This record gives sequence, structure tokens and C-alpha cells, in this order.
Amino acid sequence: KSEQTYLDFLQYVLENGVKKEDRTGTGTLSVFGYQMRFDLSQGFPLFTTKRTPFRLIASELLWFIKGDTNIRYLLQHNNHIWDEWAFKKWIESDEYNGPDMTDFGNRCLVDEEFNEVYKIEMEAFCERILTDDRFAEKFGDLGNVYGKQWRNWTASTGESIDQLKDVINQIKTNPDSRRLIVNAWNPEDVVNAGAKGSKAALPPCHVMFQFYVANGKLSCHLTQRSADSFLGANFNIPSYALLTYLIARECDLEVGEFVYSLGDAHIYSNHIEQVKEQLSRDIRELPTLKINPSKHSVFDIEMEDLTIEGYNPHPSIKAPIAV
Ligand code: UFP
Repeated sequence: KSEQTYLDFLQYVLENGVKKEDRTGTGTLSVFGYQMRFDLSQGFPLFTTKRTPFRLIASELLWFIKGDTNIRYLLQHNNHIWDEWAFKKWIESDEYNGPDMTDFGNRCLVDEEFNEVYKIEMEAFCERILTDDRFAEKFGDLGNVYGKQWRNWTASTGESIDQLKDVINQIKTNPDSRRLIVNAWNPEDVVNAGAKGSKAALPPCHVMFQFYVANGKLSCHLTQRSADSFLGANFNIPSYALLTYLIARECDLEVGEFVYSLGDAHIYSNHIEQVKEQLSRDIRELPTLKINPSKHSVFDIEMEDLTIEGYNPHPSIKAPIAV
């Protein structure tokens, strides 16, 4: 049922999406405004019509939860999903004097020779982030991205606000509150995001989330301004599902629903065949999430405390990511 909800969404964007250009120059089919609901008690929404790597989703979420914004932690967990953003900062810096990497995302797709040079530069970059502390501090940090805004939002007074900790305390002490919100969108940081010298590597896609407690169950509602339906949404759904499971557990609640609201929901023009392939596959049973019972607090969870059982997906489907 959960997975069908996602497949129906892909189908909907395919059928109703309008042709729309985008920042990356790829082109999309796009709809504006779409909502999905997933009953988390019916299994963990790691979908089966395409293999989705749970380790990447979990290590990224734990990285946010720690308030970490440096890709070193991700690399230590063999997670490369944020590399390009840090790499961009590096190649645009005065210290970089390797081969020209301008517009590397698009060039990799069309120029095989360039792609080889890029891969070597990127590998060297990651190795240096892992081994060179000064380098990592300077070029591994993505600035004011999720971890910072969730755990360490800077107020106008200079004081720091721990939104995630506060919201968990509120869920425990004031569960009927209608203000159980964590907001990642800071207008001050979003100005010029991604430009040289800006405060954040990119403006947040998952802008804010809200919790809701009723009948002993914790639900979560996420507002996402922009969704790559094929490569992004299937990561974002299990990521927030995991967050909801972890918080529910700490607050002695069962899991309720994950409600997922999208602004610009799009399928990139070079993902259409892949989407059709995914839609042709039959749905299998959703896996279950196991959390180390000896850990209680969200803030103590490490990768080895999380396991996925009964995951038997169809093979993954490759598609180029737009950067
Ligand atoms: N994107 C997602 N989910 C994410 C994330 C990015 O779908 O969690 F970080 C996609 C949405 C869009 C692109 O296709 O990445 C971001 O581009 P823009 O900032 O132009 O919306």
C-alpha cells in the first residue's frame, strides 16, 4: 500500500507533468503541489521496486541528527551523496590548481575523457578530507545545511537554538502542541546559497517538518519545496520515516503516519525510461526496521544500532543525478 502510493505519484507526474526548464539545464516534467500519506505501522517504507541503499539514508540522517555539516563523517561511512557540494567549494577556491572542473556535473555526462579526469580529482579530494584535518575543516564543511539548522540555529542574539532537542522535549511534555516544528529554511542563509563565499552550499529541499501526537502515535509531516521524484523522494521518505521511528521510540509512542507534501515535484527528462521500468515491476513486501533496544535517546544512535530485515528488492536502476 505504501509503495503503491509512491508509484501512483510517479505515474501522476509522468501523466500530468508540464515540461519545465530547471537550474541544472536538464529539463523536467513537473507538477506543483502533491501529498502522499504513509502508514508507518505497515512496514518500513524502503521501497522494493528498486533497490534503495538504507546505509546511505541512515548515515545521512545520523549526520543531520549529530548537527554535523562536514562530509568527513559521511565519507567515514562510505557515503558519497554530498561529495559534489563540497568538491564544488574546493575547485572554486584559490588553493585548487588542478585541471579545470567548471560545470563538472554536466560535463561528466557528455564527455567520457573528462569524466575520467574528474573521477581521479574527486577520489583525491575525498582521500584528503579523510586524512588531512585542516583540509577537511576548510573544504569538507558545507556551511549552514540541515545539521546546523536543526541543532545549532544561530539566533539574532548570537544564541544557539537546538530545534531538534526542543521538539523532542515538547513531544514528551506537551504532545498536543500544534507547534512541534523544526525549520531548516533560514532566509538569511538562503540568499546566494551555493555561490562563492555563501553561508550554505545549497538551500534546503526539505524545508520544515512537524510532529503530531494522537492515540499514542507519533506522526510526521514534511514540507519539501523541490523533489527529484525518481532519485530524491525515495531517499527522503525512508529518511523521515527513520527519524519518526527514532523519536517515537524515545518518546514511548508508536509510529503513526508520515505525510509528505511536495512543492515542485519533478521527473528529470533523463529519468523517464527508468521511471517506466520501475512502474513495470511488481511490489514486494516492505522490510522492517530494527533498532538496538539498549539505546533509548535519538542522540545516542549509531549506524550499528540500525538494521533492516526482510528487504528483498528488485535490482537498482541507474540514472544520472542533476547537480
Ligand atoms: N533533491 C531532492 N531531495 C533532496 C535533495 C535534493 O529531491 O533531499 F537534497 C532534488 C530536488 C531538485 C534538486 O531536483 O535536488 C535540487 O535543486 P533545486 O535547488 O534547484 O530545487
